[in-house]
Amino acid sequence: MSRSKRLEIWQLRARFATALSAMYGAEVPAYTMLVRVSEQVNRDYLARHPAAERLGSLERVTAERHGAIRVGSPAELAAVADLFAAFGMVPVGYYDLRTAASPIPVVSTAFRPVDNGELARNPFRVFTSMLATRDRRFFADELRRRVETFVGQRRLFDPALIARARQIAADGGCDAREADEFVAQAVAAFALSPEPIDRDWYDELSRVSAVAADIAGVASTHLNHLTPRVLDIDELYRRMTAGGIAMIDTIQGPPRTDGPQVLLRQTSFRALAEPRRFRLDDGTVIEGTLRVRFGEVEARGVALTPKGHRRYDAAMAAPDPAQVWARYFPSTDVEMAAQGLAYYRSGDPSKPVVYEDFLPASAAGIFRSNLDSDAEAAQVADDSGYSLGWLTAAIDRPIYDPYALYEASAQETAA
Ligand code: OOG
Ligand code: NI
Repeated sequence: MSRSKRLEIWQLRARFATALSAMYGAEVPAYTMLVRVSEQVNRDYLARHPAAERLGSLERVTAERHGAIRVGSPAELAAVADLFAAFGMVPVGYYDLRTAASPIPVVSTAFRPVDNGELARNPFRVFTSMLATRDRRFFADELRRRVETFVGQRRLFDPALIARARQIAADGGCDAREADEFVAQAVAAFALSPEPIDRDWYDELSRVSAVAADIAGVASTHLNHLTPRVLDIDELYRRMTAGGIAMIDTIQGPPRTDGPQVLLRQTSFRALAEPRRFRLDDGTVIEGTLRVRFGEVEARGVALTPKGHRRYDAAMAAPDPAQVWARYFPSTDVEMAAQGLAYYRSGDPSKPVVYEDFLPASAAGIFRSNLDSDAEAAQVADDSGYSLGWLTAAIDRPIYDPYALYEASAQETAA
């Protein structure tokens, strides 16, 4: 009798990413077009710039995605952490989007693999935001209580799924038959629910913030977007626009420059109206639409050191960052490495360490660009206490420091 094949954690992660992509493509057809155009852009770009593979092989970049999900409480975030650990994805970084120019009432982290071998095999990551119910500027006491009660009573994940995830993480994999079922169940937990939405509750939360309604106005969570990676985001933007898709006005993050690509550039198409069912207060169920989920695309460059990041912030503070960029950044990797602005494996400028994380300003911008209404923050003190330390304690798990990870990658002997 032959034993069923064993799958490693990274294989589970690759399957998870692929299956989520298939589901999201079925849910949001414009996503499929975005993926197709991204693949064409990558092939065309590499044909003209073979050296671009130093930022990731065509195979890695083609398979690469990040997802975004939103949850309502530390307990839900801890469950997400348990689930994602089975795919080798751990929380990295702390993002406080309440401090953005136009604040979003969430604090976030990103789940991703952390070591180079794992990233090279499959770098799937999920930006995960938690509703900031403790922040009185958004949630008055009474509303906070009702939101926390609602969230406390729902169940995002079957406890058996979480128990199985814990087991798989501890065992470092599972057999192929179990994997099929586990991945399918994990993916299903992020599908858009057909359950009718309580309209009064959803509307009440929408008046606080569209994000609050998306998170706590419904009984389940869902993938908000799933983002393919491109090597040339300006070209992608042109092709999507030429294909008749209305993109947001800008590409977020660093400007296009002739020098080394740094950090992360992102853009998206506007959320499309999706059919959803609503329950009215008299119990009738009606058909309606919501405009919440969108199509985002990203381009990744070299990771900046803290010194490089300070330069980045200074350049971005200018009215036109592209115009002043050269004052802050040299035009070659050799100079970037020599000035200690970016991470390179073993210090070798031909081996950039790719930026694997997110940018708070872009993240807030991405949220913002796709919300129809704005949060009205009340003029009261924020005594919520949210911080990296708070979130670490609340989910009872270490949250990795991105700079320490880049530092470790840079020290690793180049392959
Ligand atoms: C997350 C927005 C952040 C990114 O790429 O910066 C993000 C969300 O909309 O839930 O995904
Ligand atoms: Ni995103």
